[in-house]
Amino acid sequence: MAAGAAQAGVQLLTDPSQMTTDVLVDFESGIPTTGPVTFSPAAQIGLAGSWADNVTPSGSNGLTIALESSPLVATFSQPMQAVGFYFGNDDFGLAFDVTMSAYDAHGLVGSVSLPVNRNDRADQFIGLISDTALSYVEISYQRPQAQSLSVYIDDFRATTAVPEPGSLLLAGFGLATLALLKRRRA
Ligand SMILES: [Ca+2]
Ligand SMILES: [Ca+2]
Repeated sequence: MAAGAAQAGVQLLTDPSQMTTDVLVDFESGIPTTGPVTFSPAAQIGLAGSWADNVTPSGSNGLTIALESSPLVATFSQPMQAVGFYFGNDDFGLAFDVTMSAYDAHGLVGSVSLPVNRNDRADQFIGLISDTALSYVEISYQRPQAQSLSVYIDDFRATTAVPEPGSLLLAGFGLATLALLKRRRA
């Protein structure tokens, strides 16, 4: 895939200000095992000082996953519309892309990719907005270009999906009916 390209169904984001942050995981108190977002069991906390030249968007902790266990999977307990994170450990002068693939209940919705800036620091953001509500995303570094570099991310954020217009309409109808019933009773 061409660098910076997005496949149909999703739109590439390059700054956290392009999405609403309903959920933010900064890994400062460890890896969440419950809640709206959980990660591959093989993922581990990585110190920014060891993995990202001490530059990370929050505190001193990020999340890493070893090559043999990649891609890193982030699973949602409730549907998400947008997802993003910072990534690093992009050193040794290696030129490669980071890719995030998004899945809904029916399968792959689309993927976004960005070329890394090759400075080791977790100083680049990649995100996506989806046409459909997402169940999980997969995060990977391009192989063999990235050689054995582990994926390193921090400040994983997500936007909760809003209900379909149809169900909103139904909810609205239900409220109107309730109001009518209350009025009749009065
Ligand atoms: Ca952090
Ligand atoms: Ca970097």
